[in-house]
Amino acid sequence: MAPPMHVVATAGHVDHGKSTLVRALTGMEPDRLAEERRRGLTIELGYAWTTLPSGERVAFVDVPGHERFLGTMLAGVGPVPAVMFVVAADEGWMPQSEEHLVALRTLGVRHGLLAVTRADLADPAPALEDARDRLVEAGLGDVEALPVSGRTGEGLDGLRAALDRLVAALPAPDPLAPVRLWIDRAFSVRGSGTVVTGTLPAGRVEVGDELELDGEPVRVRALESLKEHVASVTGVARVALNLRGRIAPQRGHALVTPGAWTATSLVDVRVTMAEGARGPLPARLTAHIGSASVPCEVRPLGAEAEGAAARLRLARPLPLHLGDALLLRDPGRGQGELRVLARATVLDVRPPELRRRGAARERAKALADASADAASLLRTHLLLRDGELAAMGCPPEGRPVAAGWHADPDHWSDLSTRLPEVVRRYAAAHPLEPGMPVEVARHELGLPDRRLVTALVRPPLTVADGRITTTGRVVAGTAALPAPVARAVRALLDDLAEAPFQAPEAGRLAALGLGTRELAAAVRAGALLRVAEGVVLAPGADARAAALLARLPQPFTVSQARSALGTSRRVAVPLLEHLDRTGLTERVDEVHRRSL
Ligand SMILES: Nc1nc2c(ncn2[C@@H]2O[C@H](COP(=O)(O)OP(=O)(O)O)[C@@H](O)[C@H]2O)c(=O)[nH]1
Ligand SMILES: [Mg+2]
Repeated sequence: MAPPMHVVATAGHVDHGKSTLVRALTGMEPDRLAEERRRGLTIELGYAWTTLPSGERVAFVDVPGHERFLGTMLAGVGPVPAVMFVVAADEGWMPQSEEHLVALRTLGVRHGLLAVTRADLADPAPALEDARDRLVEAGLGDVEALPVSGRTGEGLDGLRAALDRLVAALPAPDPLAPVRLWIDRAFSVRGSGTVVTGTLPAGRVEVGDELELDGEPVRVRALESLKEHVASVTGVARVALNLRGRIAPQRGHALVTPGAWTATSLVDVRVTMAEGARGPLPARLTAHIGSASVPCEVRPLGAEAEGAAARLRLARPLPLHLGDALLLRDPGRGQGELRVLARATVLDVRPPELRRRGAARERAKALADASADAASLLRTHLLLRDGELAAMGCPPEGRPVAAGWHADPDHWSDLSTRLPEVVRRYAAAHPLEPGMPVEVARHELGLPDRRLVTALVRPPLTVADGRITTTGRVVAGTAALPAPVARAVRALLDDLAEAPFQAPEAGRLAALGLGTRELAAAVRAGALLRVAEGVVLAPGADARAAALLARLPQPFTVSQARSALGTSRRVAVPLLEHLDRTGLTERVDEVHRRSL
């Protein structure tokens, strides 16, 4: 396995000494292109690395400072957790210093230090103080600020020590995280095929791994980190992957763990305007994430006040998770104008269609309260599989409601009240059938999986032979009760199995320790049916009674019902009233009822 390392990107105005400083720290040439060396200008991303005094290794991604190459700068900084911000002592804060800082802030980069270079040319103190204040204000923390000279080497030891402190304070990325490697370079090597490089932010890649590129499977044939062959590497790391597969990789595409990301070109986001930028956003922008830059259309969903929710249509699908931040840039703006406009935080990677009038406003309201988590997703999608949640970047919270399915709690309780109604209606319409087929119930409730239906079946419902009925012996309901109560209820149910309509007397209830509270809990759990105060029967006893009464000559009296059910008036009267209420019988006159 490759030894651990850190990755730091440079940032700052053109010609402030970023590349010179990287060269001085590493002894390596970050400006690789002949044109770059001839013009003394960074055009492409540069890579160089060194070992710090502590023994920690750090790789630099050196970015261009020229305003024409902002896209390249963002591709370099995008996947990197920390930044070495460079300001020249003799020039101080400049337009691209500002633009880079706005970009870092918008991307949410939280760690960095400030190097005030060219300190041999001017007093570094004024530039240092000014720049440090700006960096602190931009959320880069309590940044260390150091005057240095790439020319004389002054201050470099102090800078190395400060880099050590910076990398020591970086949060350790999760080695088990799914892989998303944004490609920043891709080329072919004669004899070994395609090679891509990038910054692996987290997770682990091994030789032999199968990853995906735009949905196509690719195999990792060989792996290098900092020019050394390794068998595996864990983020953060600079990596070069030799790939096998029918692919043509490019900068801005990503290699991902199969199934762990949602490839999407439509996302709902919360827009946060960049420092100094004003809304409303133009309808066409460029979205940046990782090394990708993709044209996108912006559709605001509600009034600005409602959390500035918007829907982005990307020109090509990107592998995204909830919580990802896209930087929105206006590619059309001219010199001196702010081009970094906003941060778009992803809140849904599979947003619902907005067809009805007013749907967009409603969606904006929902998004205003949403966070990038499973609970918010379920409020919109109602039911999602484990795998879908994982691919959206939201580990499920709480237990699944059925094999691998998670449900919005309100939706689930709504379904569990609807199912008994649906079953009752079916039974009424099909009196000769032994119950409602599970598949029909699935269809009625609009559920995607039959296992969801069976998970909704609770006493007094039962399921047998693929059908749901309201009759039948019930024991499952007691599972939800405290053990002593469950035992007592089971004893009652045993009594009732012998004589289903002889509700237990007060003495029997007291002997079993079933007071008002215990009985109420058992009724709530569906383990008992409450007919009236102090009168309880087994779940389903009402349907059974109705079936028996239906065989009587119609209409019938209380006393005929009482003897048909083999019980006393104490039970028969409230039970008949209960049947009236539930629509199984109805009163004909003062003394007669009939079955329905
Ligand atoms: N005197 C002096 N010149 C420097 C220093 N650092 C960079 N330079 C010069 O400033 C120019 C721009 O440097 P470069 O590293 O290419 O800047 P970058 O665009 O930020 O990468 C080059 O001519 C460097 O030789 C320094 O510390 N002292
Ligand atoms: Mg440079």
